[in-house]
Amino acid sequence: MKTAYVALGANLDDPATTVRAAFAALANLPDSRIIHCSSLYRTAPVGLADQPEFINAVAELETSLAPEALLDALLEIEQRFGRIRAERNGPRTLDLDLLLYDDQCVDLPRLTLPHPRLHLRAFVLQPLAEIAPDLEIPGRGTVAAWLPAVANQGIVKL
Ligand code: PH2
Ligand code: MG
Ligand code: MG
Repeated sequence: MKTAYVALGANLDDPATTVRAAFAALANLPDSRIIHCSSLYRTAPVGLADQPEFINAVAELETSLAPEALLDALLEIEQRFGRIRAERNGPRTLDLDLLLYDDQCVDLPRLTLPHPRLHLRAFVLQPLAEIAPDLEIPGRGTVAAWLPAVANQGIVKL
């Protein structure tokens, strides 16, 4: 079994309800189980500022799915939640991003691991630090070590 971390984000409809339902969907993934779920966080939009606040969270999974099979399963859950891919960084009913998969480094057109921006975003780092502060981001050091770098980003634990 491998350990994978998934970021959850939503900012349309009822995002907190969506993120909680998405935890349940992750729990039902084949050949996988949830080890930890973070709290939910209300976060200021990063990138495209003119959109509703997000609800974000992170889940730790134990899985025997390979990275690309796990990615496909995450995209399938997004579809089930009515995800429409419109504007880049724009509003979404549900976004599921694969952050880390053991200590693997992957560089494929559709999947980069570790997620290339995870260490720069409070909406990922803070929930990740809640469940795995000592986790090593391959090539970058621990999650906790990056927290001060994002301390100025608006984020509130629900
Ligand atoms: N996701 C983005 C772009 N900006 N901002 C917040 N606060 N939370 C997100 O999940 C988010 C974002 C692209 O996926
Ligand atoms: Mg994303
Ligand atoms: Mg995504």
